Amino acid sequence: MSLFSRIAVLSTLSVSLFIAAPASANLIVNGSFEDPDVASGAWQAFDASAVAGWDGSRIEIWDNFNSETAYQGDQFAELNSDPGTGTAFSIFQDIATDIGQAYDMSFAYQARRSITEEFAFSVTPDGGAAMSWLLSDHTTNGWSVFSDSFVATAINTRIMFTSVVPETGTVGNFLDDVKVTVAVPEPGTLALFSLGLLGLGMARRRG
Ligand SMILES: [Ca+2]
Ligand SMILES: [Ca+2]
Ligand SMILES: [Ca+2]
Repeated sequence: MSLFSRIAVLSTLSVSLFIAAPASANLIVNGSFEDPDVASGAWQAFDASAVAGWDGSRIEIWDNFNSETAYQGDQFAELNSDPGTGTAFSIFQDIATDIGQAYDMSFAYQARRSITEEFAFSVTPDGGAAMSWLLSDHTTNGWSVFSDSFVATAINTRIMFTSVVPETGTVGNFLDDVKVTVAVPEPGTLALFSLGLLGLGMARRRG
């Protein structure tokens, strides 16, 4: 194997490792709503200041209450908190993002009591327009998983859930396992990138 071939193979390996290593870190703090701890069989509504990571007027967390079990871990949130505020309920988190970087996002959701329950999920770059999704396909007998991606256009991005139906009642939608991660390039993209580097090494060898 020539020196240039070795350099090309080493470059390919190091690029693959560099891309793969940080990809799984969740940028959402407490996305599984395990903090603060609620006793099993109970629910509790907290001021946002008592809930790590999250903001909003009030945040309601359940642990195996009413035979409802978490999608991940022991606990999950109910979007419509208690007591009612007379306005729509929102919970959100602001995360640091790199402009131009693609991010994958996902969360588990379930309607509590009625198939008419729905909520909005939005991603809003600081100073920019919101991207919004309406989650209105609910079933009450199990968790569904939403996943999509976005490209950041600001150094701060707000991830938010807002009650829609019912907007102000205290019965609403369950949420768990909220994740935002740096998007992993498709295997095909990586392979092409690697081939390109190999090609570069071969071209240099010929020259
Ligand atoms: Ca959880
Ligand atoms: Ca608990
Ligand atoms: Ca509630």
